[in-house]
Amino acid sequence: MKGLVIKNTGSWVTVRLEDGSGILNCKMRGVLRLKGLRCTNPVAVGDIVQVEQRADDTPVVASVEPRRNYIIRRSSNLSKEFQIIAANLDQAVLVATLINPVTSTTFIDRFLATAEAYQVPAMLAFNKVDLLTTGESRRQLDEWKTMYEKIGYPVVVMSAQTGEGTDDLLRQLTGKMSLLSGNSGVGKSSIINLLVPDAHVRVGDVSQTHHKGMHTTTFSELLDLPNGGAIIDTPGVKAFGTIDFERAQVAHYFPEIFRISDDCRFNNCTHTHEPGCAVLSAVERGEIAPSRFSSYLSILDEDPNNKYRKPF
Ligand SMILES: Nc1nc2c(ncn2[C@@H]2O[C@H](COP(=O)(O)OP(=O)(O)O)[C@@H](O)[C@H]2O)c(=O)[nH]1
Ligand SMILES: [Mg+2]
Ligand SMILES: [Zn+2]
Repeated sequence: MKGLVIKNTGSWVTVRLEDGSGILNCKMRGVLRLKGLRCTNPVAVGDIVQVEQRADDTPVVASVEPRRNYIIRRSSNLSKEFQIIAANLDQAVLVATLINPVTSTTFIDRFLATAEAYQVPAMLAFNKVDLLTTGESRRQLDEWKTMYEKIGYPVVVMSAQTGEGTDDLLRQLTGKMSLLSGNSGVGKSSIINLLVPDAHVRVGDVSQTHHKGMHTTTFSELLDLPNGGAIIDTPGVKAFGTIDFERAQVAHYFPEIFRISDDCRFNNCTHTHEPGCAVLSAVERGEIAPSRFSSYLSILDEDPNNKYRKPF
């Protein structure tokens, strides 16, 4: 029997059978390993699995179908073990806010770059726009919206409080499997409660921040949308930001930088100082946003094994 994993508690895997005959709570068979990575959960929400059940026996997940994509995180900051957050995603949605809390462009860009690295299409939902009452803050919102749309990322402007823009978000989510991500307090739970009937997710729960460095046993859960598609909720988990970027790859994950880097004089250009660098010229002309370029540089600077080095 084939089915979709809709929940994984660690001890039980909940599988919705493809033939519509129901939902089974399954155990895992043996230990599966993921491509040489030590992995604490061999199946994740979004996985398509084969389930076997002998008469009167507990059903077991016997195998996992190849994944289209998946997102992993380290089980803890120091750990070499990984946890798969979700598999087979159609998109990753970052919920961001300009105030209460402030989401920085560095954080947004890191999320977008990580999604590119995982080959998961990404989009942004700017929530709490009801709090943007000054002309200045509205201008900033417009500026960010234009900037990200120009690169190619869909942007929704919304308020889970007033309901503004929630239809736009629902339109972007319907029929797709979406991972919802974002800093604590940006309104993820509020959005889920709005869009998913009977979700009843706790709003304003900040206790997760106390567990940052600890091994966490919270797992993702798939929540069905009324007109098709689903949101994957990842309680207590910062799904993104744990990837180790390779210095030479970083530019690939900034689409507008990558596009223009074709015109750089050197094909190993790092776009930091080289003569004939098309990216630096584009930044100077204002065609690449300064905030995007500085996010690119900040990720480059993170790699301790690849100190700034002249290519000639
Ligand atoms: N003003 C305003 N407050 C919001 C909005 N969305 C959520 N909140 C509030 O922000 C706080 C955190 O929301 P929550 O959904 O728990 O955020 P989460 O941590 O991302 O799940 C709660 O007090 C919500 O009522 C919004 O659009 N506008
Ligand atoms: Mg929440
Ligand atoms: Zn360059």
